[in-house]
Amino acid sequence: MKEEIIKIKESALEEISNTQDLKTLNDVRVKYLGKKGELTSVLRGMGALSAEERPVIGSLVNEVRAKIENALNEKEEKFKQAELQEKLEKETIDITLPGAKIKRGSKHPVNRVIEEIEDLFVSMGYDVVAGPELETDEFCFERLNLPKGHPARDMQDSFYITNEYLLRTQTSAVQARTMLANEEKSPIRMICAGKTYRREDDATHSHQFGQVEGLVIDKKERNVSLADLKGTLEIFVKKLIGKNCELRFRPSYFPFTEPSYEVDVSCFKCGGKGCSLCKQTGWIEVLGAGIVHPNVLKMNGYDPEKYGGFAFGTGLDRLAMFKYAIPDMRYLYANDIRFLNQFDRKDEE
Ligand code: 2NM
Repeated sequence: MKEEIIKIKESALEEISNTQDLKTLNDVRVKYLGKKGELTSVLRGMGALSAEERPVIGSLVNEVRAKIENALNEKEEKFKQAELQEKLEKETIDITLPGAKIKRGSKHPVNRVIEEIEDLFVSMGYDVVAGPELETDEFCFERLNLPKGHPARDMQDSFYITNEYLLRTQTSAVQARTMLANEEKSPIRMICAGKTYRREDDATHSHQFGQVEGLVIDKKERNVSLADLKGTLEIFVKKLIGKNCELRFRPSYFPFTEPSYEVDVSCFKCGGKGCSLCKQTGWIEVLGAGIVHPNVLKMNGYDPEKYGGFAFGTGLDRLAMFKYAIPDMRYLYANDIRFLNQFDRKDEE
């Protein structure tokens, strides 16, 4: 019996080493180790053996079985490696083929304008600051010198959530927060752009609109003046609207600045001659600005004897409409994909 087992082992190992592919290797596996295989039938015959012989033959069969299995597995691994190698050599990937295009959304025109303004002011050393849209009466009005009785404070004109909390009517609440939070009272150069809310909704007003406001404060001896304000706003308007436009400062009134100005830009459609856009005046109002009111400085922790500066503000929706020649403000908030699709990212690629 021993010889028979050794013979099985030798012929199995030889057949394994002679196989040329996975399929014949598998046939060899079945032939020797399968249910009706040669080694299995030897095991079946073990019942005829004596009690002494049985363990000896049993362990020999196990040893041979392990050897055959090992040889089979090694050979199988070799075939698999060879197959993989062949695949790697045969298959090539053309990495120059264009990939599948991913559909992307587009950036909203108001957000484009915000980014352009932020980039410009960052280049002039300003900080970009954000603040809450849900504001308190204190920061929205009180600390900005908006007196009780001012129309913006009226329940009819703002969205009050409680008696104390409302949706911010202008972003200047953020300037107040910035001044107050600056404990060293170091100079401030900041802008804040974002959403603001008023209780009105018609062809030229939406209840939510975009605003950007800027604030510069420095020590009195550094003489931050109206000339600096005008220079800054000129850079701003020339970058956003066009390099040939001129500015005009008209005296006006805001509670948080004194003196205050409304700032007009020469009409970029007719060049100042007069047309329908500028209503024959040659000028278009784009900004409000002024020298920060001493009360505002005082209420936000800056001594008006020692510090001074300017502030300005403008509506982002109108700027976006000018910049992209959008004829109706309502397009900005209609969420119409046909409108938004026109602002794809070609100019950013
Ligand atoms: C405007 C016009 C004029 C303004 C003032 C301030 C602050 F913080 F100094 F009080 N922030 N923004 C300001 C001044 C805003 O928007 C038309």
